[in-house]
Amino acid sequence: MKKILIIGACGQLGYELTATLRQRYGHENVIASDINAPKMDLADDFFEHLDVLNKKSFGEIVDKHRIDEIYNLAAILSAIGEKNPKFAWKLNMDGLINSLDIAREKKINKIYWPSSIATFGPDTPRDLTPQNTIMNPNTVYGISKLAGERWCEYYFLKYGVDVRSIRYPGLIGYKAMPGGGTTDYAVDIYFKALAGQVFDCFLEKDTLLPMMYMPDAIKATIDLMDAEKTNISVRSSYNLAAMSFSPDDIAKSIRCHLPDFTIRYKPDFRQSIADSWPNSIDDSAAREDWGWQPEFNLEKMTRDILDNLKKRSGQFS
Ligand code: AKB
Repeated sequence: MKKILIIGACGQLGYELTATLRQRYGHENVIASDINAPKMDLADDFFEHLDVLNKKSFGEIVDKHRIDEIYNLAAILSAIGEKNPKFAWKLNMDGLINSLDIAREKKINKIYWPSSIATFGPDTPRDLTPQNTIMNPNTVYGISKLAGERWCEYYFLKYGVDVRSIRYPGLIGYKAMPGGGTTDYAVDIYFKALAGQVFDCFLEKDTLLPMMYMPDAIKATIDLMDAEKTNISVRSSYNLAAMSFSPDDIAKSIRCHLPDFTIRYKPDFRQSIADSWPNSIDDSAAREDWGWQPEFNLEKMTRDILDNLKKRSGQFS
């Protein structure tokens, strides 16, 4: 059985990816790691404290567990990145380069690294944004993800490192919270709605952004990693799409279940970040190369999240 290392296992994506990969490959074959202390159910012998910037201890963990596959999900996202741009650059870039070097030096079979719609910028065509187009991101997060994509392709072409990547849209899940993104409003809104609170939205009513429900994101990630090497034509990062909606759209979908839900619009500095990103994404390369098909639209996602959060609060009340 192959051995997998997840870096950033306490994060929004890492937490759910770790759980799914453990169901598939066995708990002991998926090593969870993070710079933060483990969440309760991750705290066991298969969790390692790992600072992705410390290459020596990163390499020791890879050797200790005889790792074959690495998912490096450690990143500073768009909104937080603007508060400390130099550190965001350092973590996002040096963390990636350390992973690519370790993959190369230790002959790791495959490595996964997430990119984002943040690689696009204000000059990018907004609707059905193509795989290859004008990029010009203007957040440090977007700049680091675009540079990272170029490094991924470079390591594949020059050194044969089998690195795979997806440009995620805003990811929405209820099991682990996102940390410091521009699309995070679309997670918080469900918690406020269920608590019967008014939701203050930091984006304008009509700001349309590409989004994806976590089960689709996990499926896409694992499908890309399972794909035959010869089917992968994009070695920078794949465009990926599921749905696009605005704060007004999501509020309306919540009101189908919670008719009294109220949203107020109080845009802040994140509005200009959102305004620089696409409305919708052309993901035909992912569909053609490895059969990508999303399952969730806005209505289905809203029903699923509210049902699950209600069940969960029932369990604890
Ligand atoms: C963010 O909002 O920064 C992230 C992303 C779109 O990559 N969710």
